[in-house]
Amino acid sequence: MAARKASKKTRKPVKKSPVKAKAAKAARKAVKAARKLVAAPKKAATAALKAVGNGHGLPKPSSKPFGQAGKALDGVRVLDFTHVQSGPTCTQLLAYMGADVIKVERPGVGDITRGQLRDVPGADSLYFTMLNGNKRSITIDSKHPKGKEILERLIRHCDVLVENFAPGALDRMGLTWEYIHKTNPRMIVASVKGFGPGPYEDCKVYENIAQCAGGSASTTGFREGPPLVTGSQIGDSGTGLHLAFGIVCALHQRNRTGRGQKVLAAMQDGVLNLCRVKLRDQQRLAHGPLKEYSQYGEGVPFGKAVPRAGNDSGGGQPGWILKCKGWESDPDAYIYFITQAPVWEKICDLIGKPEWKTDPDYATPPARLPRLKHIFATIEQWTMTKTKFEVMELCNPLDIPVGPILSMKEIAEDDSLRATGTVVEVDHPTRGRYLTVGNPVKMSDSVTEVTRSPLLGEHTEEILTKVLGYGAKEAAEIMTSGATTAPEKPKAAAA
Ligand code: CAO
Repeated sequence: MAARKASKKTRKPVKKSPVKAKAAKAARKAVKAARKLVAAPKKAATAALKAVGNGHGLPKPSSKPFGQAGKALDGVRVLDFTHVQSGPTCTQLLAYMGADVIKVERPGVGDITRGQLRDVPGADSLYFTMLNGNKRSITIDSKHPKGKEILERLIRHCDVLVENFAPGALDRMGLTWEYIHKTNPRMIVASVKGFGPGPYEDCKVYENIAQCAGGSASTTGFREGPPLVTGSQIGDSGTGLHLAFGIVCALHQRNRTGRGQKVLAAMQDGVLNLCRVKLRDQQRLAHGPLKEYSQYGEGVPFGKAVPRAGNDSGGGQPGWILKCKGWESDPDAYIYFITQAPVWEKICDLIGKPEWKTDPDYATPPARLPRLKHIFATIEQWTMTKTKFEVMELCNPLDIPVGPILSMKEIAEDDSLRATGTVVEVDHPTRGRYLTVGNPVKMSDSVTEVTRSPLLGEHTEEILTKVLGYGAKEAAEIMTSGATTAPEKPKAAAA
C-alpha cells in the first residue's frame, strides 16, 4: 500500500515544476564544482560529490538498510492483458520486482488457464496460480461500451500494457498502438507474438511450435530419433523473460525521452536466442566436422545441418549423462559428468585409471575426442557403484564438474531451494497451500515476497475506486452494468 502511495507521488509529471528545475540547475552547478575539485584534497572532493549523489543526477544513496528501501519497480503500474503462459510469466516477474500488476480478465471466464489441468475441483488450477502470483485481478468486458471506458482510464493510469493475444486481437478491441499512444504517450505497449513480421506473422503459436520454429527441436534428441521438444518452456517462459527485459529497458529509455514505445518479443526469436550456440555450430560445419559431438568419434559423417547431439556437452568440454546406483528402478538415478580438461588427471585417479594420465591415446583433449564413447562407458562403470549424490560428494572436492539429474519430486522437497525463496509455499483461499517458483533473480535491495494469485475479479471494485477514481456510487453502477460481469445465461440454456 505504501508503495502505491509513493507511486502516485512520482507519477508522470507533465511539466517540470519550477522547484524541480531550480533543484536540477543547482545540482548541475554542484557537479561542475565537484569536478573542479578533482585536483583538490580528496576529502573536499568526496564531500562535494556526496552532496549531489554520485554526480550522475542520481539521488543521494538511501540511508535505509538494504531490502527496506522499497522494490526495484515500485511506482510502475502494469495493465496486464496476458493469458496462458508466455505473457503471464513476464508480468509475474515484473510483479515480483514490485510493479503493481493489474490483470484484466474476461468476466465469468478469466484467463483460460484458471480452468485448465485442474487438480482441485472448483479451484483455480496450478497452471494459473503458479503464473499469476503478486497480481490483482479486475474483470472487464473489453467489448462493452462501459468496459471500453474503463480500459481507457486504465491506459491513462498505467505505465505499461502487456498482451499476448493472437495477432490482431488487440486492434479488434479498438486498442491500436495509435489510440494508446495518443491516450497516454508515456505508455509502453509490450507484446508476445509467435513470429515477428514476415510470412508467419498472423499465426497463433504455442510453446512447442516455437521450440520447433526457433531451432531447438531440430537440435534436441538423439541422432537416430525424431526431433524432440524440451521440458523447459523456452518458448513461453523464455519469451516472457525476454519481454520483461525489453519492458525494463523501455522504462529506462522513457526516463530520457518521456515517451513510451512498442516492445515485441517473438517466440521464435526468443527460442533462437536461447539456442544461439547451435547457429554457431551451423557456421562451424562449413569448416569441418564438429569434433566435440560424439558422432565425430563414432565416425558418422555430418550432414548439411547441425545434428541432434543427444547428451553431448554444448561447449568444448565433453560431457554425458551416466547411470548411477539404482538406475534399474529409479528413472532419475543418473549424473551429468564433464571430463573437463584441467581435472583430467584427477578423474583418472578417481575412476581407477591412473594409466590414462600418461597414455598418449588419453592424455590430451584432442586424443580423447575420438574415444569419448569408451571413456564415458568406463567412467559409468564407476558411477554405477555410487548414488548420484555420492558421486557429487566425491567429485566436488576435486573440482570435477558433475550434476545430479534431479526429479521434480526432489526439487519440490529441496530445503536449500526453499531457503533461498526459489521454491515457495503459498496459501490460497480455495485450493489451500501450493508450491510455486519464486523470483529466480535475487537482488540485495529489492527483496521478493511471493503472494498468491488473485481470484477472478477479486480486485475489481478496489481498482475502480482506488486506482481509477470512480466514486462508490458510480463503481456500484459499473458493477451492475454488465461491463465487469458475465452476461446472464438465458434460463433455458442455464438449466
Ligand atoms: N473481454 C472481451 N473479449 C476478450 C477479453 C475481454 N476481457 N479478453 C480477450 N478477449 C477476446 C479477444 O478480443 C479475442 O477475440 P477476437 O478474436 O474475437 O478478437 C479472444 O478473446 C481470444 O483471443 P486469442 O485469439 O488471443 O485467444 P485464443 O485462445 O484463440 O489463442 C493463443 C490463444 C495463445 C494461441 C493466441 O493468443 C496467440 O497466438 N498468442 C500469441 C502467442 C502466445 O503468446 N502464445 C503463447 C501461448 S502459451 O503456450
